[in-house]
Amino acid sequence: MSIENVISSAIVRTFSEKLVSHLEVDVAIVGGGPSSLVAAHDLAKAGAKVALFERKLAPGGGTWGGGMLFNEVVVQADATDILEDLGIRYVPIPNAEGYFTLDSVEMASALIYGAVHAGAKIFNAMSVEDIIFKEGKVGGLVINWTPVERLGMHVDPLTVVSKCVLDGTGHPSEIMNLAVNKAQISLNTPTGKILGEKPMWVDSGEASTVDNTQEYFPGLFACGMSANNVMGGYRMGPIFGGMLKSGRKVAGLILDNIRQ
Ligand code: 48H
Repeated sequence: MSIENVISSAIVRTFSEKLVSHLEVDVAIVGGGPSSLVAAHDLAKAGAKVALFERKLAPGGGTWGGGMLFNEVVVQADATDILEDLGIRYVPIPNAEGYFTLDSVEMASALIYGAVHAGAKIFNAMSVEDIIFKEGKVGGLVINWTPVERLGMHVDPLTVVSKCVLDGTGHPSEIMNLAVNKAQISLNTPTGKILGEKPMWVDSGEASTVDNTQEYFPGLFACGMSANNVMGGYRMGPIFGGMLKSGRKVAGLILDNIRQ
């Protein structure tokens, strides 16, 4: 066999095996931002079968760009245990006890590596365009290639069956919107609908991101900015402790759910 054929057939075969073996999983995660990467890491480390679908070529979401493209972010002391677990270094901010800066490129790459190394499978350049909704239950995801989505090609999608779905799509809460608008689900919020993100209030947004991380419909969870948008929390800017803690919290909730 020529080397050209060896390379191409090996890639097609191993990718196909990876995808086929993850068409049915415990947890299907939408979006590869910091909160869902921590969730993917913790879930896979605990033995759950996890597939994460990220629309962009590079997972990491809003981590890479730091604050206004200055590629540093801030994390608080109560989330440094997660940084330690993932081998991410951090530096104290002078005169601001309990706050640290870290290199956002190191953080994004370590979160991705941590999730994959723990056993989660990441499928990049794939967009989730719908959910499976069967007999009143959320049963998984409907996926397609991002280039298909971007070019507006009329190509039917494929599906991923899962016990739980995690919306980690950030500010737009795409999966929760699909659930409310297409499946006409009533979410576990005061109105049953998405309340919508409020303006910036750093400490409130950091706390509410973690508080709002929960199951919003049986089998349907939200973390990070998505959870905060669903429940009408304030935004917080380039401070990431809440995102990391949200990922860890939702992993615990999902593990409890799938073990029941
Ligand atoms: C596949 C999708 C789809 C889809 C979206 O926004 P993220 O970084 O996610 P979080 O919530 O973990 O982190 C939020 C943080 O980055 C942030 O924005 C902060 C702290 N903002 C504060 C402020 O004041 O603005 O990542 C979400 C990811 C992205 O990579 C998207 O491409 C991806 O989800 N995504 N992937 N299918 N339908 N929708």
